[in-house]
Amino acid sequence: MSRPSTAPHATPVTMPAPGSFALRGDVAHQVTLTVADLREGWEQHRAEVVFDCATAGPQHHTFVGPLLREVMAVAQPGFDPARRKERSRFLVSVSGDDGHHTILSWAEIDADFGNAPVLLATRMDDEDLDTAGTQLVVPSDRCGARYVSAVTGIWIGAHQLPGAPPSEG
Ligand SMILES: Nc1nc2c(c(=O)[nH]1)N[C@H]1C(S)=C(S)[C@@H](COP(=O)(O)O)O[C@H]1N2
Ligand SMILES: [Mo]
Repeated sequence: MSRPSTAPHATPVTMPAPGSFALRGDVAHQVTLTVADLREGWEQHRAEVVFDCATAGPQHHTFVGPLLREVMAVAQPGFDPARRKERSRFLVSVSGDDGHHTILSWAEIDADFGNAPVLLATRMDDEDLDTAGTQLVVPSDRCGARYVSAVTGIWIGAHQLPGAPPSEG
């Protein structure tokens, strides 16, 4: 796949705006989005969830926001959208401003695979998240560890089998 010649791996040194996050990795376009962008640019879904926290017990929340897979499409992940096997090799890492980060597989959220309705929340319960930052919502998880709050970065890339040449679709 062709890439822009302008240093695709360069990380900007500038601090992001509060509540914004970057989409990066194997993408055609690195994109920085705010919670307001998430609210305006995509269909909003609602999820009433319960997740368990090892230290605080069960948590009940209502989240509103767009589907993670629809938001990520704007950055154009580096797979051929028509090739399922190729898509099934991609990983997504989501990080919070405190360094907590977690992994999803692209296949978990892909409509042809797990089809999990994972959201990037614009609102939690009665509060807009514009200042706090978006939160990853994984309604299919029993435990809360992947509900990453104050998201600052989302990375996507293909898993390469150690020692193997890059695979064809
Ligand atoms: N940024 C960030 N998000 C995070 C965590 C964290 O340490 N940092 N902990 C996770 C864990 S373990 C749980 S259980 C939930 C806690 O959600 P609550 O604040 O609604 O209890 O947040 C998740 N999201
Ligand atoms: Mo937790």
